[in-house]
Amino acid sequence: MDIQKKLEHSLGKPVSQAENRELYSALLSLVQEMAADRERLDGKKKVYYISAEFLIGKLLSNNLINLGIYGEVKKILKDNGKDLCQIEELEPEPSLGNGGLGRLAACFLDSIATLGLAGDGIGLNYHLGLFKQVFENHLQKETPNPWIEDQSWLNRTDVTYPVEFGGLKVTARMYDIEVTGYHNRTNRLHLFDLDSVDDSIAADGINFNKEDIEKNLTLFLYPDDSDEQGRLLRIYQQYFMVSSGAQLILDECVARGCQLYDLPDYAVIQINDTHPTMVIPELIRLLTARGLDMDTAIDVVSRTCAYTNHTILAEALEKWPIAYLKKVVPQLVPIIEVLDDRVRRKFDDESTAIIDRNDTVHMAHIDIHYSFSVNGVAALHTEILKNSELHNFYRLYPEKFNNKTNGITFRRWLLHCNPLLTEFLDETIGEGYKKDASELEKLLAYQEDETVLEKLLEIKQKNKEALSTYLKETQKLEISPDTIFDIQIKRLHEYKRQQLNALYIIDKYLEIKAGKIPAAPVTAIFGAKAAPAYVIAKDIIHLILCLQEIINNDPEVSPWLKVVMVENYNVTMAEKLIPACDISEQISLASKEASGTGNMKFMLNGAVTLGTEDGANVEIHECVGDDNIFVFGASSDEVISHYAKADYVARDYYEQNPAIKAAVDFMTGEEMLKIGCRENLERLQNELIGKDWFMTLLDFDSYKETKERALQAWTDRKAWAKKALVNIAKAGFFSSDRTIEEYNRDIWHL
Ligand code: 26Q
Repeated sequence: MDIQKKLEHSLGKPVSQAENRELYSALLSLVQEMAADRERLDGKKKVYYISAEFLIGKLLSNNLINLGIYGEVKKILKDNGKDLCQIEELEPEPSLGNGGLGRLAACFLDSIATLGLAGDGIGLNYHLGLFKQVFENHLQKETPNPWIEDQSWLNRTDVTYPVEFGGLKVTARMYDIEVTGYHNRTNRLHLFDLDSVDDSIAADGINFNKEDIEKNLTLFLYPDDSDEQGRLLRIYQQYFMVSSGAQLILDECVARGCQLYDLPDYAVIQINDTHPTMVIPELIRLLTARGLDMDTAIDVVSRTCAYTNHTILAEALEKWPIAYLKKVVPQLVPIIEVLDDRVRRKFDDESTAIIDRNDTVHMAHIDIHYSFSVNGVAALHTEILKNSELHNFYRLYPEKFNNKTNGITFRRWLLHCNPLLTEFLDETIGEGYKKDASELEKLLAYQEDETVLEKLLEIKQKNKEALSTYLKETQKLEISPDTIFDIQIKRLHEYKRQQLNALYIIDKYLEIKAGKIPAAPVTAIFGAKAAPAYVIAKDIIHLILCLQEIINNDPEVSPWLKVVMVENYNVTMAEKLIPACDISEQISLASKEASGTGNMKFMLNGAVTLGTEDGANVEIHECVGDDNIFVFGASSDEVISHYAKADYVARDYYEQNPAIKAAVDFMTGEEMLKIGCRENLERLQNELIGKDWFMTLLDFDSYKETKERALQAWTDRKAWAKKALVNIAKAGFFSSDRTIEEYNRDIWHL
């Protein structure tokens, strides 16, 4: 097939004479057509990955890569004086997720198709996605983030389903996005929506009347810490998603020959955290309505559903007052009562009940009792679930619990985001690693090869230059590629401890002011959105933005230390930051980060981790060995014991450690208050001294000492290049292809 001819046919003119926008549109059509042509036959059994979030990011380049025409298209454009990168800039990013869990779902869809498995995603078509972040007066402001244009990746289908809730009867419509596998089949992401939704009601911000369900149901995605008034709307969204999804699944399975009682032979439903949990009672309701008796329906559904847990934070586990469910989904309440009744009859243990004594429904408990598989997302996380957080459930069902360490798709997080490294790997170890990530280990043979090490440093330098140019052009941020790029990008959350990094920066600033010059100049880069109602998280952003202003404008300090917080951190920004990183900050309080996936992306791109023994950092440590990672901080056992004994007192650390005291005091010192807001800074300071639930001060000394070692190590360029090489070589385990193979081997059996 002649791609140039096809493009010119759809453009109606030569490529050289087309505008970038026209080219974007022609490429989008070309990809849609080619994707639709690929094999998508379903066998007997199929996996349905159901999730409230799919953080897919921009799709054009990724689809070109997966369809095997990226290089060719790039060349055609170049030969005609066009630049694919500039065309990519025109594509709006669909921000249909908050962070890790949503991005994981997107990586999984890519790997499912790449492995040639039949598996579709089921979710919601949020019109606005996650809010767009802007900074004003050193504070985060949220603005709407529309992404759907006249021509987009969404294909409107004729598939519709009736959904009844809260006294309303609506019609769900299915939209599809093609999910191309790498040189393999195409699957689909099904996103449900309502024709009556009215974008204009959110025109002036993300505050709108949350009562008018028919107009606002799929308008926007809930941030992970939300206000009270939105709760009901969230239940409406969840039910709308699962009811449409369940009807689709049953229709498809019946079309493939399913008799309903044998549903587990035709479908496996992977429930991504508790957000889609109502799919369990909804399927039971639909199956009984179609003639199965209650016992059979419960049994069939329990053998069809599998649940993934992504958090051990108690506050993130969804619990709904039964009164809410009675209002929105009264048809599910009697079923949930039956489910609870059976559990109570079988087990005399209040802690595993579904409806507790306060008439609150514990969604995770429904999942655990009525799924056949319960998995955590990293080895440590799964152990913590089994031994503490979900221990009472583990005692009941040891056979259900299993671990599936997260992974990332190398198509997006290497091939697309780091073409220089990809090309170099191709030349050095061949292209086999693209289909079998473990082949990256071939790189280990070059650990002592000066040219290879030099080349890795050169690639990193070029990526740092590209990032510097990009940040200057798009955000007016000035950074020097000749400094150490130390990067922390992830949702803003106290347990992830951006505040620990900020305290270190204050400490460093004070040291430089006192004449102590660091081993090498450092640029501390942050990117993070805070949930709009998460007050302390927003205070931490305020702190970082104030530090940015003070430090970068201080002529004594800025040659050695700079702070930048990029605005509106999203997938597209991550793709530019990660290849340019030297030090990857993974500093959550041990036991709190279920897995992390950014840690894997950085490693794959040759950054060295500075991290606690938390989540998948533990496995990264095992893979690369002590010499190629910088580990610090209290262990998860120590942390869990502090919580159990309630013996951590932040104030003691503040009072007894002069460096901590100076850094914490600085937060509300004269310099800060000149530009910052007293209320925010004092609140944050009081939180740190008076509570510090995530034990920032506990790990301060250890963090500082280890970070100094990492900065020093960076100055030995050859030794550092070797660390980078080992990180890349050992990243194969963290390919989501490996993760999905394990899901299929142990859970799905497709
Ligand atoms: C809950 C209730 C109401 C509104 C929103 C929510 C909500 C929304 C999103 C709760 C949680 C989330 C997202 C959680 C998440 O992203 N967890 C991350 O999942 C990753 C993939 O497994 C892990 O790598 C991370 O460690 C984990 O934090």
